[in-house]
Amino acid sequence: MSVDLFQSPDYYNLDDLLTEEHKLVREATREWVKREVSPIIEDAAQEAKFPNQLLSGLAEIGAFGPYIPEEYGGAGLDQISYGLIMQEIERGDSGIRSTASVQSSLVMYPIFKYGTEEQRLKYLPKLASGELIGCFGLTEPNHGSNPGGMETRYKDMGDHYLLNGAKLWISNSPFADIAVVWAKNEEDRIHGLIVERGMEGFSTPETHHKWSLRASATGELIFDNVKVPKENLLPNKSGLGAPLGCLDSARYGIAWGVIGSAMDCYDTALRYSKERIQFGKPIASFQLQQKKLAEMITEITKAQLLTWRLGVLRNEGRATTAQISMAKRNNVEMALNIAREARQVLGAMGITGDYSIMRHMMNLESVITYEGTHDIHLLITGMDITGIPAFK
Ligand code: TGC
Ligand code: FAD
Repeated sequence: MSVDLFQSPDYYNLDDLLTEEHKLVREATREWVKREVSPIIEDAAQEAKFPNQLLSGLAEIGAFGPYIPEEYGGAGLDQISYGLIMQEIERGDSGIRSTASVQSSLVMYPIFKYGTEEQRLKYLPKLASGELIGCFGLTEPNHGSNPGGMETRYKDMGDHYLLNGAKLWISNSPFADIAVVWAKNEEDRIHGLIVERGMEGFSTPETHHKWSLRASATGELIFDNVKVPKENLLPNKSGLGAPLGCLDSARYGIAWGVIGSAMDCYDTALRYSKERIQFGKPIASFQLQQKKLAEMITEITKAQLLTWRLGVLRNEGRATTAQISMAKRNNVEMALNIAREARQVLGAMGITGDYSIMRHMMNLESVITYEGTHDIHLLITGMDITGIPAFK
């Protein structure tokens, strides 16, 4: 196991833009990642096992519901603190950040935003403490980028709803206690339902043989005549805008998170390039390696600025869906390019598990696809600037 020597790059003194609280939250998360994630994450990824011993620590550092009000068990932090937590966790591993993203933005957020007060009090404190873990079911076998076409349906049976259908590619599904599931009613209107493990006809088979996000558990949600109590429907918003509203929050977290992966790859490549001697000199002395490193820090700095500004807009309630799409798309591509370049700086060592780079690179292949693919986010920007949707 290699020692975590990470040093965070801050080329434009962006720390000057952060409050003391932001810095404290970031340091606490960074320390936790160094202590708890770095020592075990490589083995977890190699073994394709979600390290569930991290769940209580994630809850303790406030990663479950960072911006959910304290009265419901959340940390009551602002959007920049939320982003910094995601950045530091993803510096450790995208799969661990995925678990925190799903719990916070795709499970706690819809219950907080679209649920009743009884639902908030019943679920949110337990989700914040990690006593309950949730997952989010939107994607289906036949409907990924186009969730509006979903086939999962529920019927009003008088004293309960009857749910039928299937969801695929669901993070945390194999071990989640509850699922926020999006389904159509008899009027073709989409609603969220809280489905609990143990309900008859509900199963969650795991998806195996992934080359990406190996330290995250992914699976299906299968509903075979599941009787869902009526009080489990999220009543306060319906239509496709309900799940898409949750995605805004999760995509924002990803835009910050992947800066963490990029920083880790850059930091590793910089250190290695100064230590690795070829032709009698450190490889950092060669112009071609300097070009790679200089471009990495330039792109990280641009992404940090973009994301900080987006955080300010989110705090003011002014960030648009299209602005979030731009940041998610830009930053994931930036991180993936940096991972690929950093891998080359390490030569053959770059393909080993002794360094985190290849793991980040493989993880980012999922991150560029989930929460809206790279193409879909480009089309969201295109629609925003032209006024013309080009999806169909
Ligand atoms: P469209 O007609 O554009 O919109 C339908 C309705 O939704 C409203 N809306 C939004 N509302 C709130 N927030 C948003 N971000 C919204 N975007 C759209 C819209 O105003 C409309 O409302 P109304 O009242 O007129 O009905 O919908 P469309 O069917 O044309 O699709 C548009 C498109 C392609 C952009 C959308 O479907 C999309 O974003 N597709 C990508 C799907 C996606 O991102 N799936 C993610 C699944 S979850 C996941 O990946 C979790 S990974 C977690 C992890 O491990 O970290
Ligand atoms: P498709 O929609 O089939 O797209 C295939 C290709 O076609 C893509 O390149 C896409 O960009 C392109 N394409 C599609 N439509 C258009 C168009 N109109 N114009 C141009 N190009 C287009 N989903 C959940 O609901 N919950 C989760 O927790 C979750 N976790 C995930 C975890 C992992 C590890 C992964 C890999 C996925 C996860 N997803 C989850 C699913 C994810 O959101 C979908 O994979 C994603 O939305 C894309 O859907 P798809 O894979 O069906 O691709």
